[in-house]
Amino acid sequence: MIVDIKTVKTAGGWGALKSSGHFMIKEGFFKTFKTLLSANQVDGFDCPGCAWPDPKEKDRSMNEYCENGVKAISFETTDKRASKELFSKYTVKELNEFDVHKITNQGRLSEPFYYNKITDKYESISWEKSFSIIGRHLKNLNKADDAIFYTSGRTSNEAAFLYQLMGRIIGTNNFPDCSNMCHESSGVGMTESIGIGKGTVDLEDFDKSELIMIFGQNPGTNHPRMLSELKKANERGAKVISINPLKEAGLVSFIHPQDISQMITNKAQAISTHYYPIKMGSDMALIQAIVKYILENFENDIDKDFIQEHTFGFEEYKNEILSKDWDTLIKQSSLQKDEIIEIAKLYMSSSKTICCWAMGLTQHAHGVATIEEVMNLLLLKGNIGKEGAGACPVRGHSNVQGDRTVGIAEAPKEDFLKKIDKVFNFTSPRSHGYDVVHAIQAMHEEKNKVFIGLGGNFAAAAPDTKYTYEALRACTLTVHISTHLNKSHLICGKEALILPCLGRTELDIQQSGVQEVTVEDSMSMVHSSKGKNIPATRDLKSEPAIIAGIADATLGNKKVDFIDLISDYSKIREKIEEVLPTFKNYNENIKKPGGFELYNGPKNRVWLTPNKKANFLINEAPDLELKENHLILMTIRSHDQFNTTVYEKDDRYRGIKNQREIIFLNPKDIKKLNFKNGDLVNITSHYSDEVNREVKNFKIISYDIKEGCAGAYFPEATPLVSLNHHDSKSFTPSYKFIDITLTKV
Ligand SMILES: Nc1nc2c(c(=O)[nH]1)N[C@H]1C(S)=C(S)[C@@H](COP(=O)(O)OP(=O)(O)OC[C@H]3O[C@@H](n4cnc5c(=O)[nH]c(N)nc54)[C@H](O)[C@@H]3O)O[C@H]1N2
Ligand SMILES: Nc1nc2c(c(=O)[nH]1)N[C@H]1C(S)=C(S)[C@@H](COP(=O)(O)OP(=O)(O)OC[C@H]3O[C@@H](n4cnc5c(=O)[nH]c(N)nc54)[C@H](O)[C@@H]3O)O[C@H]1N2
Ligand SMILES: [Mo]
Repeated sequence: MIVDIKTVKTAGGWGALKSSGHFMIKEGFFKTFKTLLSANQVDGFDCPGCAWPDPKEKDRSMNEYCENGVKAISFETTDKRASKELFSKYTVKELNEFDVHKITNQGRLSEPFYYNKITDKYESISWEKSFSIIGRHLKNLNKADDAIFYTSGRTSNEAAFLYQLMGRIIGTNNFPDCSNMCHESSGVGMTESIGIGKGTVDLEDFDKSELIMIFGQNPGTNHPRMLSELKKANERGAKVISINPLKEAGLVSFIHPQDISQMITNKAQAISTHYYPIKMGSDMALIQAIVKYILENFENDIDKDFIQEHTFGFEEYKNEILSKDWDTLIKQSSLQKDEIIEIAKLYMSSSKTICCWAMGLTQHAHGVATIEEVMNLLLLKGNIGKEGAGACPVRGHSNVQGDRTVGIAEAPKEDFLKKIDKVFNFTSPRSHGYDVVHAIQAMHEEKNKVFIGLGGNFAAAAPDTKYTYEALRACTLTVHISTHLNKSHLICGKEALILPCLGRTELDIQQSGVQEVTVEDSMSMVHSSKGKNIPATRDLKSEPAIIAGIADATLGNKKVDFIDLISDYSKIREKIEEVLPTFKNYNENIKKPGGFELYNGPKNRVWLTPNKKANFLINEAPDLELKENHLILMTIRSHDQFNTTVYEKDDRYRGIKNQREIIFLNPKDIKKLNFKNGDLVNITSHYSDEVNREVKNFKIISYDIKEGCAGAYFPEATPLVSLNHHDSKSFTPSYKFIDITLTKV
């Protein structure tokens, strides 16, 4: 369907400028403004917003940040403090009654806090005592696997490397991380297909591609800097297709807030040329239908040389797709046959195609299978390892990819463990650890675990809220290394600690002087990040220093001298380089403007799979039929939140003001179910386990969303997600496919 940009709100523009200005004023204008000037600059810090890459140095403007980057930065540089006054005023029970917005907007955590069970209040505690409490627990574990080390993807390479080293010396591979809930399906699917779980495109490819297909992603909100690339592509005459159940403003039109002429004329620029409203979960069947049409009509135009030379399994895949029945595929795809044909023709008329995707594809019970289908589509025309073409899983957290690269993995590769053992002279554990789903199950069933969170907000990010809370409360100790107060701090184990850390924008001074850390973006570029601001309080420590403190209190310096390693972070990087040769000349390379690129085989058509080929993979599209009067619900982000942090209760691009407990429904469904726009409903989800999962008093909002589909914000709607409904290979929870019914309040 060709897009008409007059039909929706425009992304960016004066609204974006007003909103970021408002947020900067709220949190402290001058400090934020000064800080912004070094966001994503060569000698500055990496914007903590998202993992979208930075342009080459020559192409960088003074302002390499977006509206939501401004919010992420203001949030960190805020003058507000979550200090001992807050904790002496409220019990944890009272803090738990605050809504998400109020909990997450208390400002920066000011010092370490320890939970006093008797008064139900957090109290100040010294760093030394904090480390010794954690050390006592970690030294007295019944078995090493009773310790669980969670990581969120803002953590630097240096901190992540030390963290996994400490965990492995303790003797466990229990490293669940936010990626398990995010792009894990991309990692698993792409590894099976081409041997690496990372994207195969660079920013320059966006300048050359003829077609960009965007599946299940809302870049206007979540990766706004990507809109500039899409806008340029559109101007060049490239086609941009978006496939999404909800017509997202940022996918349709955009005014660049840093483009003066566009701002003055207020002239919106189209982003997508074509939009296809799909039902949640139907992308896999849609791709199969597209491929079937191609094989039936344009088989001679597929890239036979590439298939012959580089791939395995094509004939079998072809026969499988050709044997599928059109009526079933059309029904499963949820689009019309002429729409499928239109996409197939667009794909065939492009010689360079990029497929982008995010959570709309990965957070499904068939997430891995869907990613493998995207890869099949790309392979059909040799769209990998070719200029202007490739796979682009658009990552979330700014260093989620880097954390994985340096060893945050519950199922580490043998090669990696061997190197760790050799460099540090110990034997690391071989049995696989827990991912997020299994960590929750283990905490719940076995109890008495020690949970440490390096960033993030596990309680609010994980599925099945009630069960997850019970799991955390069953721990003997919960520890959170955080910048801001969040729900996880309020769901305490028998003992609980909050350890406040420096943010990206802040000066990190260790024994040898000012330190820099490093991160890896969505396109495998590693670069340094150096904060300049005076830290929010004197009592903060850097993430590496906190890990070293815990390691020292637990292990002493018998195997590794963690305290020495953090005296100068270049020593940590030397160790990373010794373990991972891809970081050759690490300390030298990060001095280069823009950093350096990690080797990525498939970009060069070197396939890292066991058979050294790119594999066509066969999967069966699931039956997604629901019962009469049931709807599919997806849990999504508003424009004014960052994951579990709610900056404001608005969702500007979707026209929502000051409310979050809402459910977007198609007007036809509202009518069919006998509701009215604005009605309050209770939402119940349905799984075979028959546990009662319900959220109450959500307001119906009539919206341009595909019939049969509904949308609500996370974390408010997360209690509806079952822990047991996840992909069977990636274990990513099915946050985007929840079978629900509504009842009027
Ligand atoms: N400002 C801001 N930036 C962020 C974040 C944030 O919260 N705020 N979070 C960061 C993180 S960690 C991540 S992972 C990314 C997330 O970035 P996104 O994946 O863009 O985030 P979601 O809000 O989950 O949006 C999913 C999109 O997929 C669509 N969708 C849902 N289900 C389906 C489906 O089955 N098929 C198709 N085709 N579409 C579907 C939804 O309508 C929505 O547009 O953003 C990162 N950047
Ligand atoms: N229902 C539902 N649930 C989801 C999703 C969904 O789409 N639907 N999306 C999933 C996805 S994609 C992801 S990635 C996860 C996110 O899961 P997490 O990464 O666990 O959650 P965040 O909300 O990003 O974490 C926010 C907290 O991180 C801390 N923080 C911020 N900056 C720093 C820092 O620099 N250092 C440290 N140490 N701490 C810091 C702050 O205290 C803040 O409260 O949520 C998942 N959960
Ligand atoms: Mo994410």
